[in-house]
Amino acid sequence: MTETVLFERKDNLAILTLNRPDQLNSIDEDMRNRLQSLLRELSNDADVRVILLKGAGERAFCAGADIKGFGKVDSTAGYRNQRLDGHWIHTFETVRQPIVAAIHGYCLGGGLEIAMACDIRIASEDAQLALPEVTHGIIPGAGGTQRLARLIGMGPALYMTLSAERIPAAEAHRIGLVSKVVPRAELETAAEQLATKIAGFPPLATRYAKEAVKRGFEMPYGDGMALEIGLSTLLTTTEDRLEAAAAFREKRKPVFKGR
Ligand code: DAK
Repeated sequence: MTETVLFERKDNLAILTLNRPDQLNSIDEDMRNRLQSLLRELSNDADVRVILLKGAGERAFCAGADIKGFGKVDSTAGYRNQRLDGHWIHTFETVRQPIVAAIHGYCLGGGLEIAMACDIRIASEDAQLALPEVTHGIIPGAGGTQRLARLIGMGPALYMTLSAERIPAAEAHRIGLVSKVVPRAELETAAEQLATKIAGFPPLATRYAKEAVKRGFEMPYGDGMALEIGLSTLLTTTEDRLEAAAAFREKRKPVFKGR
């Protein structure tokens, strides 16, 4: 059976590819389980410094949840399990390493929810992003209503969530939903170059930077500042900080060890 998520290692970079191209990489149960277990494994792997997520095929990053599986009225049992743990897509946010999403073609519903749970989004010019859940009689339920408003502000988030309209990459860039737009042919290289660049930085610094920004954003200002000073002080005790300074003085390339 074809793997629903492909996994590849390139030095300190882990590359995950959503792989149901003939179904526009929509998320079935197998893809969800495999993604979740890969992310948990990678988060605990000290040699992995950055994760890159992309979609297979020419047409989509991910067209959302597998609508073909929406065949029955759900019970509340799932809710009982998710109430404390949160939705499985939350796993992207709890992964220690930065995650870069390379978005091409359709990025819809649960696909956009996954992309929003990643840390950096790069899109190609052909990308179209939307939250069409209301057209299916549901709402974005994997954190999408909360993350979108935090990323682009309440007004634009309400517009996208209620209108279900697809927005092109250039508009997504204008409102801050993606950080960069590149021609389609350059997407993989651009995303990989960025991920590789970040993987070359001291890994504890990039992990703590992610934590400070993401966790701090959910906190009152003073608590966020306390989180920042704690993480910042911890980093002053690392060997990598001394190595960065020594390499600068000696005009050579640093070698970081993640400690
Ligand atoms: N699910 C299953 N199959 C999909 C799919 C999807 N989301 N999107 C596309 N496909 C399949 C098509 O059925 C078709 O398969 P075959 O018929 O060939 O077997 C194949 O991919 C190619 O798609 P089309 O033939 O439809 O291609 P078109 O160019 O004509 O149209 C399209 C492309 C992207 C406009 C269209 O496929 C489309 O509208 N797809 C649905 C997009 C969508 O609405 N996505 C959002 C799904 S809702 C929850 C948390 C989260 C969620 C739900 C609950 N809880 C906590 C409870 C998330 C919800 C969603 O993501």
